[in-house]
Amino acid sequence: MTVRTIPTFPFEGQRPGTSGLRKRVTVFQQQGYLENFVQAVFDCVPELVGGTLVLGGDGRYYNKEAIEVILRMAAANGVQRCLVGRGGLLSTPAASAVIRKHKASGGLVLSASHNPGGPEGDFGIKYNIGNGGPAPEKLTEAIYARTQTLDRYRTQDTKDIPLDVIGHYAIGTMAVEVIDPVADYAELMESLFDFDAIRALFQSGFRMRYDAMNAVTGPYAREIIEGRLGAPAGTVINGEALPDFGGGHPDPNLTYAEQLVAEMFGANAPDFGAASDGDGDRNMILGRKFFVTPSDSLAVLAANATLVKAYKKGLAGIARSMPTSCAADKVAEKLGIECFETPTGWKFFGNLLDAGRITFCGEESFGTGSDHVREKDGLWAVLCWLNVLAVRREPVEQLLREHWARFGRNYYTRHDYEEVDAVDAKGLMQHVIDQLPTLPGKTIAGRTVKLADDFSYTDPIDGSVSKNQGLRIVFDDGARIIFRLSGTGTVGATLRIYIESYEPDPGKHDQDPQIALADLIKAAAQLSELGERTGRDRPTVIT
Ligand code: VG1
Ligand code: CO
Repeated sequence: MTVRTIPTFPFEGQRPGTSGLRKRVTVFQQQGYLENFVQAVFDCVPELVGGTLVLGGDGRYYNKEAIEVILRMAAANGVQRCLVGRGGLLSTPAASAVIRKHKASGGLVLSASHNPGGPEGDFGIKYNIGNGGPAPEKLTEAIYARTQTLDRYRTQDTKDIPLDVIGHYAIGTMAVEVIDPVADYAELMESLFDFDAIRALFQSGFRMRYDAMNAVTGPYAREIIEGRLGAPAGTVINGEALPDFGGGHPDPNLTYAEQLVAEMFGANAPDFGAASDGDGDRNMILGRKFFVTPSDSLAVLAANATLVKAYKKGLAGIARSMPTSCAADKVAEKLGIECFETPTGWKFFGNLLDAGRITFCGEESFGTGSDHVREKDGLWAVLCWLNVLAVRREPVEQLLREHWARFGRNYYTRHDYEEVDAVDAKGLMQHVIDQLPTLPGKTIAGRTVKLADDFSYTDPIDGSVSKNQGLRIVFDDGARIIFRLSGTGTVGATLRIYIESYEPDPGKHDQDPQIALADLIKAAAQLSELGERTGRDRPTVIT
């Protein structure tokens, strides 16, 4: 088997976004497209030579083909050992766990997360570093720069590895181990949560529904929830990981997790509902006829952390992404621990977690996690909730109401405008940027603007600066309006508008967020000339 050097030419636009490089499958299928990006990773990460690489993905269309390509390239680039999930599967948090447990130099995770799959859908690839977390911006920028000058990649001729059979194989001098994608992860979960208490909860008649959305968490949820925790068969629905996610949109929100939402809001609803996204890093939490906003979920878990086995001693600190509601800040304040505000994307939590400054972190986009891995972790959040419920034995809604009574309620919503013309979206953002200096002191929606800026973050650990991370307008009563363009979309631009207000009075905790926030929603539209500039009169998705 000889290593071959194949001439290639740079492709435009291989800059990783919020979470890796995401494009249409057809873009990735172009000769050299995947290869170039992977070669750029090998060129930028010398520790992979002679090191261990973890490889797996969410099982979407093109996953296995891509894995075979990457295996050949890894061998040709001098990787010593490659751990691959059986069937090419590894959820994003499981990949992170495997990297950490086996002290790998890094991992390549193949996923476009919640974006639809199939031949016409999306594909993606992301490099994770030795701590198990997404590569920091400095590295993703170096990888991107390398893709722009690349003129060859290395590969090796060999037959395909049988990815469906656990075992030891070799490509040239590289050892390939096809591993059980669930085992290491399930073991980690068992070390964090009180499985006996959760088993007892299920035995007491507690009913749950977990929607794996025909994506990667199916096998994980079946093994952990129905297997190790003894929940009745049928607790996990849509548990088959399919390459096109059964034609669905594997995004666990009120719009796309229709089947689960219908059951949880229907007659005789279960006590607890949850769902995960394509690659298993997101989670949605539902009670009976009750939706838990992700920002609240982070705050509730933080407030109840000492009830959970692994976090009994309390939290070092909490971090949330800038657009995430300030509910977690209220908890941190009461607990007397640090709270950090980072840009959107899990990569910004890595340094804080590594330095031991935070234990929990989360994003409004259905992402919650802890220092057990360096990715957000959907099933972790679900199990953490189960552990809390197993101790408190209260309905989810009651738990939330008590939480709000104690900390106040952060009314919150996100309005997404998908597939907006990219030029229009840029123009809208610029229009808001132009107004920022004039806003402080002004009255909008009956509130006074305290701060208006383009969010910039200085990492407290390594001092690196990340600019242009979203436009925020903060009011003196804690309300906020935030404008951001998505960094994960593949068609046009997705505009996200995040709206929040704070209500300390428990007598006023009963409103529909869309009504409680109506004046701010209207103000955001006026300020940005939303209708005029995008031609839209309503959002594509409301969360
Ligand atoms: C979105 C979310 C962000 C999340 C990212 C990756 O990014 O807003 O909070 O970290 O997706 O999640 P953006 O740039 O589109 O707003 V996942 O589950 O797609 O890996
Ligand atoms: Co995801």
